Amino acid sequence: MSGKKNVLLVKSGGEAAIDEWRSHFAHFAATESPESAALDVRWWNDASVAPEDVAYALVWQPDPGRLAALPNLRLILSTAAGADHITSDPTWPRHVPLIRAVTPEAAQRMGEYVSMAALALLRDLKRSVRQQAARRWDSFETERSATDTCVGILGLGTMGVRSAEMVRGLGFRTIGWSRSRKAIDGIDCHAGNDALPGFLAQCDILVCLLPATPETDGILSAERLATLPRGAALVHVGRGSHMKFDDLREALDSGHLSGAFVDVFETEPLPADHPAWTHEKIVVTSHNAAIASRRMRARFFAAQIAAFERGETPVGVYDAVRGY
Ligand code: NDP
Ligand code: OXD
Repeated sequence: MSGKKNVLLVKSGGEAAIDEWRSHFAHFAATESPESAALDVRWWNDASVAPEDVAYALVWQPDPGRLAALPNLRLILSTAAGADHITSDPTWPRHVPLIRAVTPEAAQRMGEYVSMAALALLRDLKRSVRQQAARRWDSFETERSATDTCVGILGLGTMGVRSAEMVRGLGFRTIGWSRSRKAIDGIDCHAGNDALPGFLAQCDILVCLLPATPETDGILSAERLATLPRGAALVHVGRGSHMKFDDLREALDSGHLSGAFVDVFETEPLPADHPAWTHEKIVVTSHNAAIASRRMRARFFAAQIAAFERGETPVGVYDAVRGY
């Protein structure tokens, strides 16, 4: 890193988080990634930063046009695993490498969320919560155990593989689906569009962990939800663009689906009057299924900046052809 073009502009966690980011980046420059040592970590709207001095931008939902206005930008760092919050800006500078957050911590947290949701759906936790609110003692039985329940995971990337391993560890029969075929111990792996109908027909609990791309847009359509076994449940942790909420609501209200955990929506934040909030078969979470700590994201990005400075290829580079 040379000259003065070493500003890392950060839009993640708000201005209040900037001191924490600065201290984590300083720590990892001193301990693990010396090539990132000259970084000058600044808040996104810091008026004292000259656009030509910005070398790196670590962002969540950057204001459209802002990245394109940074003439010496060397890397775009997505603070999330998905990159759609950046690539949805038609002006994003495609010649600048875009790095997605890939941390074992986020994958672990996603695995915890998916495990929690699968067990809660299996044991109808919402019913117990309703009973407690009504002070009603009703020792109901649920039909299945994990061992006779199939969890199917759409997307076998960093998030999907760890989630598959963790639900498999709970005893669920576990299957997965991806674009290219995988071989994962204990997981029955399917690949490609032709395999999707047969895959869905087996899923008692379907988990969506796909990226938002033109190919995955609307992938959880009403027609596809209808091909799940009657009584199946959904854990939607992919992206809002994968599903229309009304299709889920109809599948739940008709009794075809039995329940859902939904972490991502077509509109976020979810409006206060949205029907998902009060639906008795839905658990809503606020797109927080797998947020890695700032410390671990700083460690990951310091390492990728250092690799880039050494002329190596960083981990997590967004591929514009695949769209993820
Ligand atoms: P990866 O890029 O590591 O994995 C993506 C997976 O999806 C790969 O297995 C890929 O297949 C598969 N895939 C992509 N397109 C298709 C397709 N058209 N058909 C079949 N399979 C496809 O991403 P991550 O695991 O890190 O994250 C996945 C997504 O999860 C993110 O993009 C985001 O949408 C969501 N996410 C949500 C979070 C939340 O808090 N709700 C947190 C983190 C992620 P292949 O292996 O063949 O390339
Ligand atoms: C995401 C994330 O991509 O939180 O949703 O990492």
